[in-house]
Amino acid sequence: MLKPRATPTRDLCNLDGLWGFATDDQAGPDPWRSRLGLGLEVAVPASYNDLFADPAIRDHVGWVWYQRTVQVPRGWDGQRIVLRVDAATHAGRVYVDDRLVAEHVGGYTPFEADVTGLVTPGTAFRLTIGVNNELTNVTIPPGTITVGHDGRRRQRYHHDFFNYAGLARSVWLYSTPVRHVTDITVVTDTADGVGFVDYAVDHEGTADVVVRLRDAEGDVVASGTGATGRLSVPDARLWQPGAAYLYEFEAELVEQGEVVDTYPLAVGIRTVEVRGTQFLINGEPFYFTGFGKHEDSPVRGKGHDDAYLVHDFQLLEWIGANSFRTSHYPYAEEVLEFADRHGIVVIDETAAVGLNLSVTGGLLGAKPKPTFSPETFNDETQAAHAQHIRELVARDKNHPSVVMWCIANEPASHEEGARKYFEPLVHLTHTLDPTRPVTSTAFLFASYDNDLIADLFDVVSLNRYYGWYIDNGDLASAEHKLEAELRGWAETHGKPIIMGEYGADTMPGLHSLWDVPWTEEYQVAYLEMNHRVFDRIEAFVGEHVWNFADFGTGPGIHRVDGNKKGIFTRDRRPKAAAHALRARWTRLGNHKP
Ligand code: BDP
Repeated sequence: MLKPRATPTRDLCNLDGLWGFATDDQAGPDPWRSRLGLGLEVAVPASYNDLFADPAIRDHVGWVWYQRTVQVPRGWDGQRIVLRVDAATHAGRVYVDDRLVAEHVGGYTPFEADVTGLVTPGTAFRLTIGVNNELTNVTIPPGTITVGHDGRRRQRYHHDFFNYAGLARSVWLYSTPVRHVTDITVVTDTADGVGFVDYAVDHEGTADVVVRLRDAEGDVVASGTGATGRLSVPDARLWQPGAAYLYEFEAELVEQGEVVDTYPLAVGIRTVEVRGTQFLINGEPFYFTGFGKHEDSPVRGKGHDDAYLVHDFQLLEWIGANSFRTSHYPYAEEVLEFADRHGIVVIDETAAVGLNLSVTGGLLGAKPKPTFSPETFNDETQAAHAQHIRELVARDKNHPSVVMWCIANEPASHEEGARKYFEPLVHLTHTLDPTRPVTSTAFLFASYDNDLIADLFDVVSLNRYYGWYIDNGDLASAEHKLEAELRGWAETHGKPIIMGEYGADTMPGLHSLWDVPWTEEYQVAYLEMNHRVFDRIEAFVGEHVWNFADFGTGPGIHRVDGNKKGIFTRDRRPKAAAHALRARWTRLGNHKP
């Protein structure tokens, strides 16, 4: 799915700003039929939860309503007019005046409505967007809704971050010509210094397709005609981790010598391959250093923010990180474009977090339910997961920064039913994109001797917390167990292994001479212990610390004002471990120790 852009044939209006807002109980029936009357205003993009001083809004379960007036530009007569919502978490309904024009399920992928004929250039319309935050056993991510003794509905979920919701990314109104480019797919390759760009341009309406590839100076280095083809670039400059180079691919629709539509796409020429126990980018072994992140900041929750975008990437560079994982959902497209431009490598993850019921129980000792069963995660869940993968690959397939798909975080991969659930999804991902490796991060309970799905993946990704959830405060025992487990994985699978998560909660400002968990010294010692072990394992190809920054979670006895495993605080100040990581990662660069 193409990101909306202003081009010589397309116009773009950004609809961000302040919108009217009401929860469904405040708004009454059919709120799209008239003005939301409460006078509440909400910021777009932002999660709505932390904006208000009202717990009934923060913890609301169900629909909320966003509304604004949109002026359609005068000059758009005869054009196709499209409304685009970059994300409505977790489901959205879009109304133009009284009319439903789009419905979408899935909180982190975009959707559109062709509203040509429903709106009139030069006039205004009422745009109402309903957003629903409910998570059930058939949504991705999943959750459960319970009803308390007071009759209030509560959302429970199996993931460790706050269920922020709303319009956390931009909303757009844009125009295209009636005959227009609908999609572009590029796949790149190299041989003997020549770069290849295989392309496919999909379009609506009859027209000839003309394509050009320009280098960063704007000079045309290759061109072609036809909806599919291969462009060859002699002496191609490759997109390299830490040294991004982007060409611009331009697709034009031409009818009788006249350009009817044009769409530009940034293209990085690079290859990705798993060979034996190595992860190769452009044929060179690559060692991932970096983080699992979150889209998370105070007040705006998961709302996309260009200031945090710039600052976070500055911090990645400062600390010497070369990569991150979009844990635990697809991030805003602006993030991937930034990574493309700045040479940061991305593992692109779906929102399938929490497909694991073996962790429930806690103090009450409740018997866990089977994760995969008709009553729990079932065929319908799997269908929603498959649809989410389709939408993710459709959105992100052309980003050179994306080198691997991670289709789930910590599923119950050791439980009966896991293989039946995952095998078709891995196959689907490989079919949609035969060029990128596929992985899924393995949960603690799933080890090399009982995991039922690891062989389906190209790379083994492990989330391990020896020295935190296991052997807390005893790093010597933790080191022993971690090494034994990693050696087991290496011997059983013979695949590249990446540590997808390892981390220790840390209160900034808390210090001790001893190995005391939660202190800044302990976080440093914990990481050093992990690194000693990683450096002894041949098949190791990377380390992603959990987490880049502290982040908001739901309440829990393990959580003090959120998750504190950040190397930076939630407002991005470095803890002591930031300096320790900086020393290691700037020394490593992209190479294995
Ligand atoms: C892992 C999860 C991650 C959590 C982390 C933790 O993948 O989302 O935040 O544990 O407990 O299991 O800090």
